Amino acid sequence: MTRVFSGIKPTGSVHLGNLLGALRNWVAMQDEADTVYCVVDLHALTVPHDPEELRAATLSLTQLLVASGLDPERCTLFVQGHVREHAECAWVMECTAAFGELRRMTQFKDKSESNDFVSGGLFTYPALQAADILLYDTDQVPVGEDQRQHIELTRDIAMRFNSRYGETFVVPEAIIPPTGARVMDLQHPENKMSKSDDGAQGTILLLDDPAAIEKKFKRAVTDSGNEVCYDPVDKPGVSNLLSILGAATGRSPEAAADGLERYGDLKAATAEAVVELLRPVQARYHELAADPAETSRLLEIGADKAREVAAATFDRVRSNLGLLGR
Ligand code: ATP
Ligand code: LTN
Repeated sequence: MTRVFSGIKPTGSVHLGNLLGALRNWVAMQDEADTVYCVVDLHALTVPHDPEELRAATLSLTQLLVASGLDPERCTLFVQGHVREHAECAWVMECTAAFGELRRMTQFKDKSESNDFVSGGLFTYPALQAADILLYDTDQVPVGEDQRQHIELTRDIAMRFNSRYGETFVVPEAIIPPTGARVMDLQHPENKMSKSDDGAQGTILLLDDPAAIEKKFKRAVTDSGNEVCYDPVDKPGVSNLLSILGAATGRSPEAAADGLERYGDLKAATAEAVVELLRPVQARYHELAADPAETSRLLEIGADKAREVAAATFDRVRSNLGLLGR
């Protein structure tokens, strides 16, 4: 069976782009593959953080993932910091990656320019990501376009390790959704909807209440003209709303335009569809949030399943590297 692995950072708030571009895909893959999903708390340490906020964010992200449809019975859902092999294997990855390869990573270049304190971990972050993926004999990694370079590096590290020390790792491939799966900011439709964006008015959070959602859609930037039609080049704002409406109601953006005459109608229809899409997710989230002990229990089961696979892979790594057995 195909093994699928992906990770999400417990930083910022989960938004509609995360749900439509990534999480829905993760949920669908549960029925087709052996899926492993990880809340990557160690990756959150690369930039300065508040410990209480990290703890709360890790729990709440886990609850949102389950509320969105990840089923701990059908997938392995765990927190990275619970499985020691991730940090241990990351060191091996750092020693297998070339300094020049890490220096070429564009995410490091972007993030190191916008942060006052640049940690060594921010630089070696892709090596930890490679460890995450390779520890699970992963075939496929569903990620957004921004992660393509990290998966390429993971492949290069796996192939280099295998040729130096013998067959050890499965070489994974990235699964990147088509560009239509990119949800854009409601205020700046030329940028993707993002958690790190200050312009909160353009971002629909999964936990926004119906009134907030309606207000954000009402204020969404549209384009000149008044015809509701899908044309991402000339009508980026309207097209983004049609993509969201289509994705939320299981139709293509073109089909979603049917019967909508005015921009106001499009905004109202999109807001309503998103409110309905999020209603069950929010209800389930609030149930789970009321019982944190249950979330911890689910995470313990996930960690046990993950540890079993990661430990077997890492034993192979140790042995092939020439580290003494214990
Ligand atoms: P940041 O805004 O801080 O870069 P993010 O919102 O991109 O964070 P991540 O944790 O980096 O969130 O990504 C989680 C997943 O959601 C990734 O697979 C990413 O590709 C996907 N994703 C993020 N934003 C969007 C978007 N606007 N449209 C579609 N998919 C998205
Ligand atoms: N770097 C990714 C999060 C991430 C990840 C992973 C994704 C960490 N480890 C392993 C896929 C596989 C991000 O910033 N979205």
